[in-house]
Amino acid sequence: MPARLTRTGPAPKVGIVHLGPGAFFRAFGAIYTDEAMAAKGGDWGICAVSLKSPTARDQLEPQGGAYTSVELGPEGETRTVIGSIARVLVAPEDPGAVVEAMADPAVRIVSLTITEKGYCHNPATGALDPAHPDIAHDLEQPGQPRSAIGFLCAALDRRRLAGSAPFTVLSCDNLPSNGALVRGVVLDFARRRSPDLADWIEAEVPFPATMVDRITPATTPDDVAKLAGVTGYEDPAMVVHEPFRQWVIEDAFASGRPAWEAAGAQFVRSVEAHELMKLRMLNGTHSALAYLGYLGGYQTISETVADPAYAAMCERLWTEEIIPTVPKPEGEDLPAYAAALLERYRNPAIRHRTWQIAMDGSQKLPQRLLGTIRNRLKADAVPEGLCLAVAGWMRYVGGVDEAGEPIDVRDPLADRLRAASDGAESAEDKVAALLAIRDIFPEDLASDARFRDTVTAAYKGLTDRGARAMVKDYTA
Ligand code: CS2
Repeated sequence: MPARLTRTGPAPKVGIVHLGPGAFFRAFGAIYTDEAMAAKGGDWGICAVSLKSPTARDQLEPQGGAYTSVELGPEGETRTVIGSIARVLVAPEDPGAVVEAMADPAVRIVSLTITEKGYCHNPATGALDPAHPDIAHDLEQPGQPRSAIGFLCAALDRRRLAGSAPFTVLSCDNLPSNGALVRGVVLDFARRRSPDLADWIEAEVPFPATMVDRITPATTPDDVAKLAGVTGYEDPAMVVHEPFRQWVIEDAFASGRPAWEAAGAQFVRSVEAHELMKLRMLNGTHSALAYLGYLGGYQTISETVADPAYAAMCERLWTEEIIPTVPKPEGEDLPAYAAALLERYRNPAIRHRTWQIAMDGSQKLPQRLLGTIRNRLKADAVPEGLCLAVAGWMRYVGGVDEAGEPIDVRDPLADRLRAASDGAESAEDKVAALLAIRDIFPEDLASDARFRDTVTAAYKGLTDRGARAMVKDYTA
């Protein structure tokens, strides 16, 4: 049995609490912070908090929080041991300890990578869903939170009552205006608990927006075994990721921040243009490839774009349907950004599963596909490729693939989606039933005949002829 990776040197003093220490955070924010401390110092050690499972804690604690980042480029790999995580808490085991950690005045930033569904919001409107089971629980028992929103409010209230300065709340999730979104759901929750708390948060707490980007597939047992074979040590907390990374951040912090610019982060007045570019050009085509690639029998993104028709689909989507809706961010060249995306997707070393990206589509479609579609319709253009991607999602959530095999659909609304699809016979009725879900499709879009008819025709094509044929037609 190979020895376990161990931390060399003392853990850094905690200055950040991070909610959601999954693979993306370990491949992204924790690395930027590690590099920032190496370059410019500062007590920015991370107390990572798992809101659901003990897995990350069980992987990291025996290693003193240290783990290996494995950067996989087409030319080879680069391994680095990351030491910015000082401790890991598991919220369900001791919620009070998490509130305690967040209320510590030494903690000046609480950051989040909790995925879209972690915000307990309505994906179509961004508003808090007070009926969400975790939100309902946390409003009943504010001292024993389950949700990220509940923890943020409990800790901010502790600081308010103690006369401590607030921390900065930094969302690092793929959501449009993620700073404003998390501020909105936190204020809504706080106001339901205590108007004084809500007023204080509104006046004192910064919620800067960020755009985050690094392709990071889930770590597999093979990855861990390969690393052990090369290094001689066991590191179940390791992560594999692409070389590319980009972090664009609004520079609005209550009590300082790590020197992330020393690690290449960009600080801007507004992140909006970068967010739109990334969410629509990267995440939008990622979701199109995930559903249409999975249905076409492709396991990973690199396998999917190795099919020339799928690569051509991405190029046509960018050129004709997405870039026309994206204002050019300062310093960016959108056609060049698109070409670079395709090369990133082609990286054969990154086995990013279509099934993984297909997860939680109900929480992803609005900002990745539907916003773009609405813009194109408003410009009197019908985006056939994006409508094909939406039809691909509809076919996928039906839960049966083109070979008649079951699809393991992971989505907070999975049961509702399956019921909507199963409850209807014809393509028209299945599409109408899914378009009727207001948590995803706003009324004005669902009732637009151009959108509905184009999605319905695409859905019929997918069921009658299959995804590969439909993608080929789109690029012919
Ligand atoms: C992916 C993203 O899983 C997904 O939904 O589209 O995680 C994507 O890999 C990242 O946003 C890339 O920065």
